[in-house]
Amino acid sequence: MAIRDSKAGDSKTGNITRNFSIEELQDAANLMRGYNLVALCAAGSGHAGGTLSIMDITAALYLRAADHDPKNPAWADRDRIIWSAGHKAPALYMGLGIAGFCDIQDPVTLRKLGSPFQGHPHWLKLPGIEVSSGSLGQGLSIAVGMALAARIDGKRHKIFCLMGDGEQQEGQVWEAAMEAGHFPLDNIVAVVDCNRLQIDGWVKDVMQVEPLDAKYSSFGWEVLRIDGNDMCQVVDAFEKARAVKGKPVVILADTIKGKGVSFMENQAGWHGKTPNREELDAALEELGLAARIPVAQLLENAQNFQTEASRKLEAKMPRFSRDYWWNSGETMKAKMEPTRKGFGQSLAQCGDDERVVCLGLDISGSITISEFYAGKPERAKRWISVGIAEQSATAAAAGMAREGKLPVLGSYATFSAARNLDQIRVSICYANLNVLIAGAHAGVSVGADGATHQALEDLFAMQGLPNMSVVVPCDAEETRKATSYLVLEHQGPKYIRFAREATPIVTDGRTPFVFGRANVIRLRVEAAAFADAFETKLAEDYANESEDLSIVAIGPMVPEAMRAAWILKQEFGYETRVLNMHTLKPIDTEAVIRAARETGVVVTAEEHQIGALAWRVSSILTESPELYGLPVITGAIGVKDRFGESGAPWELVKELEVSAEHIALKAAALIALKKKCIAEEHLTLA
Ligand SMILES: Cc1ncc(C[n+]2csc(CCOP(=O)(O)OP(=O)(O)O)c2C)c(N)n1
Repeated sequence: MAIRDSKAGDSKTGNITRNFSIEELQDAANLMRGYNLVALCAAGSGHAGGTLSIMDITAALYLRAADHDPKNPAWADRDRIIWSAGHKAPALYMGLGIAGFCDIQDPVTLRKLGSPFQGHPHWLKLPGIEVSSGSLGQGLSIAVGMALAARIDGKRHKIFCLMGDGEQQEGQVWEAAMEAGHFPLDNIVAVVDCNRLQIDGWVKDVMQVEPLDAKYSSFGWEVLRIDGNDMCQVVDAFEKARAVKGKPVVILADTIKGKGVSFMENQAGWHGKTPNREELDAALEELGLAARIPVAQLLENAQNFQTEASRKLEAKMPRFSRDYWWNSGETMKAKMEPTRKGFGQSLAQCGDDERVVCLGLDISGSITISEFYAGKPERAKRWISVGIAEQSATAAAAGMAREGKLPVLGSYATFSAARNLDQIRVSICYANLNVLIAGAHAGVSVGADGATHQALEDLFAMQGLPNMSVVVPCDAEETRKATSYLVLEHQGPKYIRFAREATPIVTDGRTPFVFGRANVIRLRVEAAAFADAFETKLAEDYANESEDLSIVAIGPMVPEAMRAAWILKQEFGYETRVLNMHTLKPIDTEAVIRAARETGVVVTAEEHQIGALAWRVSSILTESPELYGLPVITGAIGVKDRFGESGAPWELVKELEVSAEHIALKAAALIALKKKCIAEEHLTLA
């Protein structure tokens, strides 16, 4: 077999610094698997299965197939490597480490706040990363763009693009495949990691993508099908691909998900799972690396990085006379549960209605839509697995709704309420059809996954669409009630947004939930249980108590607003009216007007870019005749026009300045202003 010399070398002289033999590449891949698992163990979240399946390809690509120079990452003539399957980021980091773009030990800070090793790759964080990815199915289109740019500039470098086989379900992949075949772009080499598994199970069961050979061939591609865990075949395929002229090349690499670690191999459950310390030790033993990798030292490095990140974060937090953080004291203990649980509980119940159909987008267990069919085989025909195809699923849901069904679809909010925006707009909203879209794992709650997965903008689009109703429940119980109401009773397009992380339970079966009507929540007395310290009433049933301010909050910011009310009472003696505005659209205008008139200070709190709630409330304040001539002091808490980043969800609440402490600090300043205005007779309250 003819094997080309490695070009990992010096971009100035063209000298090759090392030629890697097959044995050396095999050894490198093995070592990379080990360091990969240490990083995943230290992170506590991430993707073991798909990083292990692609590691032989990664080693061959970074050490042998691609022309690049780690000392000169921006070398204009380097080959480009696009990690379209962004969740396999740790494998990419291993490739960069083994090639010398960074130290292979550095990715042990994976997914930690402030680390360049984000949950999904971000090219602005680390030299050597070519593009930012994480939303599946976009990489091949970027490759087309880079390949066309190279052609325009007369450049001869290659564009490598790594994808998963489940990822092939995204329609955009086939738009790009058509374009690459049409132009034809023989500078593209795509690799599909065909490990036959995705999140919900076997690719063939979720949504069959094979025969990929025939599909790519028919789009004008040269197809090479290999065993992607056989280093000789991998190296040979990259050689052959480089020689192909006149058409793009795809390497369909049959691999084993979890390759190298017996208890991870071919297990769907290891897709998005990381090894604990015992599992890590067992895995390293199996890989023959127990003595070669300094595990304890690496884990200590990760811990030290975390300690420093936490120290910096705490230094930025507003300070009060005591610590009011969740469950930090002896009183006000909160019970925590993820809001997504309520979604599944509701679907388990309301799925009895034969009109209800649920569409699966390959993330069914964690968003709890799987509760619809769990243990209920009679509902099987009403569970439609569409795979990773948010756009088509959205329009399919419209088709079902047009036929009288009550469709529910959900994914990460970034994918179920952004990727498919035009389908929602035209096929669902313009047609005014009865579809419930679930924006799961919204806000900062996906934490370590990083910015690509944190929906912080979804509410702008959803509430901006005519006919769309938008509900953002505050806890798991309210999510259950809201889901049942929206699925069975509410007519028209509807969006429900909920979170992944456990957040405080602040409502119960008796708490009112009326669509479109806010609840008023008042702190009565510090109690053993956080929820018991508050009284909740439907806003229209609430009698004015002339509080010092109002906080209008949505979703997980409702418990934060309640905690802010506690801080404000304890620290300053202030009384707070918290408005739980669970229905963002149609918003309870009356409750906002009353809050403004009766308290004079209105602070909005949203775990979203500032504006989805704040600007809606502002428009009520400026447009309501009842408030003409009445100065109202306002403030907004939310994300300040920036992307999130990897970190633990509660760290991000602090980093993005959406904690109760931030609300309380702002509120106290506004109340001081109000008092000054009253003293100077600029402000009179109703
Ligand atoms: C557009 C989009 N939808 C959903 C997801 C969530 N997601 C991350 S990985 C994954 C499964 C990917 O399967 P596959 O491409 O086969 O990768 P592998 O099994 O090799 O990890 C999904 C659905 C995403 N990242 N992007």
